[in-house]
Amino acid sequence: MKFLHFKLPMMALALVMLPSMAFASGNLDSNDFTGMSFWLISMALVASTVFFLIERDRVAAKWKTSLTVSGLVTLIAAVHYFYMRDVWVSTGTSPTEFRYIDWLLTVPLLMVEFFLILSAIAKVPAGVFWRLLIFTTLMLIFGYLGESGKMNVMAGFVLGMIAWFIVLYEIFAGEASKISAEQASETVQKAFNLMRWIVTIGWAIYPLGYALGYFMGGVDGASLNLIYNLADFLNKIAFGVIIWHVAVSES
Ligand SMILES: *C/C=C(C)/C=C/C=C(C)/C=C/C1=C(C)CCCC1(C)C
Repeated sequence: MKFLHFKLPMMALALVMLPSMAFASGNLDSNDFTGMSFWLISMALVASTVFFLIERDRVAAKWKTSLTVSGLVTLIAAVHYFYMRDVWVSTGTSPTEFRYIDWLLTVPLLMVEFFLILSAIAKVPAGVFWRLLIFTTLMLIFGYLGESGKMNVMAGFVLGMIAWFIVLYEIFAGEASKISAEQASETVQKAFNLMRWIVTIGWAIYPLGYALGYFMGGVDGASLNLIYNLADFLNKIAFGVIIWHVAVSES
């Protein structure tokens, strides 16, 4: 019961603090589905954070860090979502800066998760971790330069895509894929597989949104943000749930 003294008050605090970080803005318009999706996903992220952190007590020691990192991903995203929603509701413009700051923090953490899953069952060379980290970061930097107009929007896209393909190569054919295939238990291998399909299919939604938004005739800001929001729901919450599932079944 010792954890109750520390953890429950912290969580109560987090729950109270998160919504209050949103500054006052207009009400949600009944046709603003993008605004509603910002709100819905914020709340789903808060709930997931509490869930992952509480469930941490239920799993074996070697899985605890994974659940902590999942909780941090959803916590960081929840806070950014409150700010993004306010930018959206009060100005109707894309909260590009908050969006990329959120991604810049959470995507590397998701790569840490990948690395932790592998490390839970094998000794993984540090190079794997650094490659995943460096190329996901480059992917985001080029995406931001393109979306914010600091670089040609097509050049940012192409360079970002190259960085993403290098990540895909690493997890499907590179050193990371071999570690999982050779040494992991069946559950961990299944999780690793699911996780890499998330990084392929789930992550593909973002460049698709970018391409739809900026080339191919273009979609409006509302559609682009709705696409990014749904993708975040999948890639942050579903990704965490997969890890939680492995952690619980391997404990
Ligand atoms: C929680 C947030 C996540 C998982 C964000 C992921 C973002 C991407 C996979 C973005 C990818 C992009 C490219 C592959 C090309 C350039 C444009 C980006 C940044 C949208």
